Amino acid sequence: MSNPQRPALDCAGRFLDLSRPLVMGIVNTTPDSFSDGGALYRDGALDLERAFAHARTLCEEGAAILDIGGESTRPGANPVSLQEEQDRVLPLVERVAAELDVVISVDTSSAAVMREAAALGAGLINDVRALTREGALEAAAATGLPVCLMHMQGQPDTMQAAPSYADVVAEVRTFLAQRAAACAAAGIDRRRLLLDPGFGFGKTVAHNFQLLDRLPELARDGLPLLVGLSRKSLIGKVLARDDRERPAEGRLPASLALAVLAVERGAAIVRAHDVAATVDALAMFAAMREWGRQ
Ligand code: 9MG
Repeated sequence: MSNPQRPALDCAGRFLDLSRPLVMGIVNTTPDSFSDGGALYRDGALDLERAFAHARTLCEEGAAILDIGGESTRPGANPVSLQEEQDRVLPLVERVAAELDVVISVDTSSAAVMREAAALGAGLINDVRALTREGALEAAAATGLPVCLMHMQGQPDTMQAAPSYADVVAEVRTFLAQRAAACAAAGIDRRRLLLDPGFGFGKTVAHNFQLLDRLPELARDGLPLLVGLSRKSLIGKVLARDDRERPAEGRLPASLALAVLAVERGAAIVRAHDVAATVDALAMFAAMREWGRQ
């Protein structure tokens, strides 16, 4: 469902054309992410050269956005201190802004990191806590950057213990509408907002698939949708054998299937680990839209 009406999103002077589906490449600077944690570390420390090389590869593979984050939000992850998050994220934001032609998204819930990353060249804020932390609304407003507001039930350490909803789609939609209203009250222009249902964040497999199937109900609110399904544990669970979840390295084909299903249901941006493959998969969708209706 590409949307030719949708205006380009101004990300600090770089423009995202949302009339066709875009890929946001994941650059995870944490040592303990569920899928690729520690890949950018050498001798126990984050290796800036390795992180930058990974970022450059994702750009070459066709990522329109790089999402740089320093907090692991997998269930049960250790909390990160502000200093650790700054040390992981800010040098990489600075280097990417200086050397690569790409929109930098900073994946953070911290007001300080938002402000500092924006000053170093970030073009978008991706907050899995939808600007609910102290000072985050004001900080995001002050940057003037677009913001992705994500839904999460609970907090990362306990969110998968017992997710519960009467109607997951209605509740996610209401929450995102409330956060969009809070943003408007804080002076963030609605045209700068993206919404994300938060697949895997306080949701069972059934909740995730209800959200995916009914994504058009969220798209109807008029704001562009960003989705993250890449390598997530819902895939591991659906493809489990002998009670063992499919490991993260065996989840690529299913991640691509989910990316296409999401875009077909209205997603504008897909957050992905495997950028080259996701770009190819979405190119097939775009080709069908372009040539299928002649
Ligand atoms: C940081 N992060 C991890 N998963 C995510 C998802 O599904 N969406 C967004 N916006 N950010 C995510």
